Amino acid sequence: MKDEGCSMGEVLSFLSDLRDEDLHHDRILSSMCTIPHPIAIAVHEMFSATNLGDPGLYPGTAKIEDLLIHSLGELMHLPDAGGYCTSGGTESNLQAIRIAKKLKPEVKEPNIVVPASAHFSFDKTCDMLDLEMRVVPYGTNYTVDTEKMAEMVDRSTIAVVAVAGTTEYGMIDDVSVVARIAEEQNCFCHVDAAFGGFVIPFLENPPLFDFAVTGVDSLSLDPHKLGLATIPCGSLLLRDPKALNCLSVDSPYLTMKKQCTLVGTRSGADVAGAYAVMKHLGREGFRAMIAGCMENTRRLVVGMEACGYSRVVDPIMNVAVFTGEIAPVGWKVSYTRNNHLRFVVMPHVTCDVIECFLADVAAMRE
Ligand code: 0PR
Repeated sequence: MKDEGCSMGEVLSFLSDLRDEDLHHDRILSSMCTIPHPIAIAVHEMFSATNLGDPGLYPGTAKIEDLLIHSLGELMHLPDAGGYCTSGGTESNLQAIRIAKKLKPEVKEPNIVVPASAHFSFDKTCDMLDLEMRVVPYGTNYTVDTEKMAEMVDRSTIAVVAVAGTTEYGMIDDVSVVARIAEEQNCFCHVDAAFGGFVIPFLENPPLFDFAVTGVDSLSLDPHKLGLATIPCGSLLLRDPKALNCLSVDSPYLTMKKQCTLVGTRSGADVAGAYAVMKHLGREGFRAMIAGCMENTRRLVVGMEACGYSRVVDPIMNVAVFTGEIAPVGWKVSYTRNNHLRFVVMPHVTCDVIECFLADVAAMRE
């Protein structure tokens, strides 16, 4: 920092030049985040000075967090679910497993059993909580092999995890079977729906994956992915609202004397924005958005196959994965751990973007 400051104009122009170096969304085919809804952006600014870490000072904003958790609970078939707004799927997954660990203090060398598809946030979680991570191999269609999972749990298992909307292949584990395994082992069942939570409810004939499944104890669900919220906005939802209390620490000088969240200071800006989007779009708005993403996903699959690529799975969600590694220059695609070419067809990946991409693929192969 210099002794003397610059004018606002100078600073903004400096920053805007750097912002111009960022990739444009219409070239990004690999992201699970998208351009926030305009109402989320407007509300974000309105709430930029709020701090949910000291909710007694911001009772109105704290009410909005409760409303958001209630709306998310409703979407997950449990309007009375407990929970709070996190910084994203990583924090939600970590906090869920912390709860699972606290519930079984008698286990000396605890482990968790996760699908091969599990997001790397579980590696971080196990490192921080000193847990063994048992990874269940894929079964059919890149979903978890539940028979193997049942064999891999034991008396030291504190939690099993299912993924509803896998990061790499967009697949949905058989949550009912995973929840039954947890019940039989008398351990916690966490569903990572960080990505799928805003997609699956709006598909035609969605599978059961949420609190409608008996035995599911907690869910991660991120408004900053397909909830069109500003970053960072995730959520941890709990079947038993009291379950969060086991994480509480004393926060004597704050307006709330106990705190269960991982971070202390938490912005209300993204939370209010996420709630605004849900209230504004309603289920119909989300259904239309997801229908559009699915239509574009199908168009991408047809177009890629016409160019000689083969789909690895039939997309259930807005993720399409192909064999064949090469993509045209200028586009940001991604690759799975098995080196499959992966696309996430978010709302910013419009039909025009897809046609433009497919034209480049065709030209590249000529
Ligand atoms: N669970 C699942 C199923 C996820 O897909 C992700 C993130 C997480 C948990 C962790 O969420 P946070 O990153 O919010 O903590 N999935 C993407 C990933 O890591 C996130 C992402 C978003 C990646 C935008 C790239 C990108 O440009 O691959």
